Amino acid sequence: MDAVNRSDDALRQRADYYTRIGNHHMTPLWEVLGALVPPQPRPPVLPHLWRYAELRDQVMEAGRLITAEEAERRVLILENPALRGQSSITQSLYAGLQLIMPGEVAPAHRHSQSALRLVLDGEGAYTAVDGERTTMRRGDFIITPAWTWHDHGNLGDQPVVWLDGLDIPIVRFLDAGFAERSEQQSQTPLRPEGDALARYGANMLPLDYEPRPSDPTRVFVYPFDRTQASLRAIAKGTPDAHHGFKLRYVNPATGASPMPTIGACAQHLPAGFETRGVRSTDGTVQVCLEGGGEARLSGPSGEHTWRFGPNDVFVVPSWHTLQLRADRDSVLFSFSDRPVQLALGLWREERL
Ligand code: 1HN
Repeated sequence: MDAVNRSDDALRQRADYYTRIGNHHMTPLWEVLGALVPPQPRPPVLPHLWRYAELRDQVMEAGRLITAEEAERRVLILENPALRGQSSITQSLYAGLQLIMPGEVAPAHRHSQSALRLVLDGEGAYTAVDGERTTMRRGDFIITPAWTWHDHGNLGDQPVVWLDGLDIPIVRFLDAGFAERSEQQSQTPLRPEGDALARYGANMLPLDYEPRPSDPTRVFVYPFDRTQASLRAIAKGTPDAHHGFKLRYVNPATGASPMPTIGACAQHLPAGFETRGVRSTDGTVQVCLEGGGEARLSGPSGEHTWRFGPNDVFVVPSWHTLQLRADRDSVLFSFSDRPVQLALGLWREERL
């Protein structure tokens, strides 16, 4: 253990031993045990904020350099500064800004990875999930569960930008990824727009529909106007000291997370409200949809304070304490791997 108490000879013997066992692809646990089983999470992930106003021009520039069809998906990946080259915003999640120009189509495909979209900028685009289209409006939370066909198109006259969140690092870790391109560029609509929300998302369910607990929701769009209406209604009550007014998105048929690997929440903080500090084991991506304020993070990587405003994206690594202060009435969207951690009995939260 303690090098100073060891003779040079003993240390040399050990080093020699490590080399010899290394030739057999073995390594001593006692040299790495502390790092393997830390007393509390020590994520390599760094806190970081992406300011949309500073990124928008560069996102638009991609629209002049490559077509959506050529790119398949025209996305700028938001890479955690500590995970460059890994296409990851946290150890378990991927995030990116996707741009679709007027008249463009992003061709239909499906894959084992689950995806969410949060619409940020512009209007006139749609996304289609397993044969149903939905018009994308700012703040809408849209999902494409694993292995569902999906394509996007822009029928309007403005560029449209949304945030993509996927479980790519989870599926990569498990080596469980499959993908397939459709023969159709755009899916032929099989049902009218709004069908899934009417059948599965209006406090009713089809007569013969009995979902299994792990099934993803058939509701694939959570319109922002409904979210806002709920947040406004509950804001007439008393805010939680740590979370303000915060709701999690669910599969309305089961109460489970909309998708098994990614959970998402919407949060309202009234003007002037300051949350008490909270830390949890799920590294989280936060997006400001309305208002703005200040985020204070503290954790193993030190202290970070940012001002944030509409469409800014920031990442709160695992076990970093987050405190938010709203300068104006604010709405934040967030997503994380919480359902995975809950299913595995790993999730912890501490309210300070
Ligand atoms: C994907 O299918 C989309 O459908 C976006 O818009 C980003 C990143 C990696 C793999 C698949 C989309 C993606 C993706």
